[in-house]
Amino acid sequence: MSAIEDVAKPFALKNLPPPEEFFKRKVALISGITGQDGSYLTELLLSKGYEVHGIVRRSSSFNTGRLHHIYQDQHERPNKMHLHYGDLSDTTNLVYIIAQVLPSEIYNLGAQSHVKVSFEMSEYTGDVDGLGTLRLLDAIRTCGLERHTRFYQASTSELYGLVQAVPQDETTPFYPRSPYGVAKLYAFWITKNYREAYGMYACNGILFNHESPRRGRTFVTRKITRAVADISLGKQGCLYLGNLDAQRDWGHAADYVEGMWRMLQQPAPEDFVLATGETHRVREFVEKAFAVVNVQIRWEGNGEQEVGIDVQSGKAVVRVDARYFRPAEVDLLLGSPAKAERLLGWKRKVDFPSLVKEMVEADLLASKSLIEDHN
Ligand code: NDP
Ligand code: GDR
Repeated sequence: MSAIEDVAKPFALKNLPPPEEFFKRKVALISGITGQDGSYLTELLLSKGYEVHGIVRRSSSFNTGRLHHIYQDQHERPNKMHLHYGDLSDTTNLVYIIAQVLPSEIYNLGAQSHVKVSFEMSEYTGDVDGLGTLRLLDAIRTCGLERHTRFYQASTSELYGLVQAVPQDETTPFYPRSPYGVAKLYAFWITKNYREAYGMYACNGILFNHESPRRGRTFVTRKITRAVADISLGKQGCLYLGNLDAQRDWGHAADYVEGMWRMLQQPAPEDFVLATGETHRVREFVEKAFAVVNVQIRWEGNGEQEVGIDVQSGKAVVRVDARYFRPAEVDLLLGSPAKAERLLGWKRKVDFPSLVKEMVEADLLASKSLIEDHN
């Protein structure tokens, strides 16, 4: 009796060109294309001549808003973006898309990406963010593309969690502090494991927080800049926030997608940190954002009673609301981008004050045009 094989043999797609030729085709597949990073990465790859395929979740409401400008262009000047319905929880669908698209590069950006929500939807977050990564990697193997398709995994500074050392770099131990962080830890290791086990070109980008005017509205930076715009236009009275003392290393998403692409262009796969090397407290983001609309903030009280007062009007424009605190917090993130700077030639271009200003100005414009629409 023959021994049972311990690793299932994938079926190989026929007549594939050798890996070097296959890579030159420049066909990218992005999970999470409708998200903040997905939209910037799509623009970048199209500008480099890629054919870009994206996985979009079926939703009863419109979820392709961040890609709208690319669609519109498509009517005037057809481009090379193609969307496919799919989900990281659906293995058959992933295999089907990969077999159809034959991507030379896959960027796994799809995730339930909100840390606070992951405490409420822990199993779902584990399934999509953790096992979803495994499903994609296995789908590549199932199609026999493990020597052909390069794979980028959206790993995160949330892996560092409870502070072990700063600045955090590729050698700093992980200690995740949320179901999101734990799910991403699985994804980090399975990516590394498939690289070592099957010789796949698979990289982890350990990215620190990156923001933009396209940032989801429930993440703290965008929540602040939208509120600053609305408060300054008299549309909102007060901004309610959680932990004002958390420290984050905030960069611009457009800079970070450039780093993702660079990671997949190297001779050999490696993991890289992308960060700015600076950290700022949430309260500092608040102060800088209000300063863009010429409002100076004075803080009064402390803990859950803390209030941010508009110095000129004397009104409370920021209040702490305990419901935004997390069961376990990541207090301090500060990354070292030294390896990426040295080996990828990557450097962030947008600094902290410019990031805050760009986000507030974009929200002011959006909020004003909404007023005009309603008038
Ligand atoms: P977003 O939340 O803006 O986008 C997440 C994307 O994932 C959306 O396109 C979303 O679709 C999609 N998605 C969610 N669930 C599923 C699913 N079950 N199947 C397929 N797709 C799904 O995140 P960002 O663009 O900010 O981040 C991109 C990736 O990078 C994420 O994996 C995130 O965890 C990670 N990351 C982000 C950092 C940051 O600071 N932005 C830092 C480090 C890592 P839909 O639009 O339908 O919701
Ligand atoms: P984070 O981003 O958890 O770092 O994850 P988020 O903007 O949600 O929180 C940053 C810090 O701000 C504190 N905070 C608040 N956060 C939110 N969302 N809402 C509030 O009202 C609020 N008040 C204070 C938080 O406690 C936290 O300390 C992001 C996501 O993009 C992840 O997907 C990614 O992996 C990491 O960044 C790196």
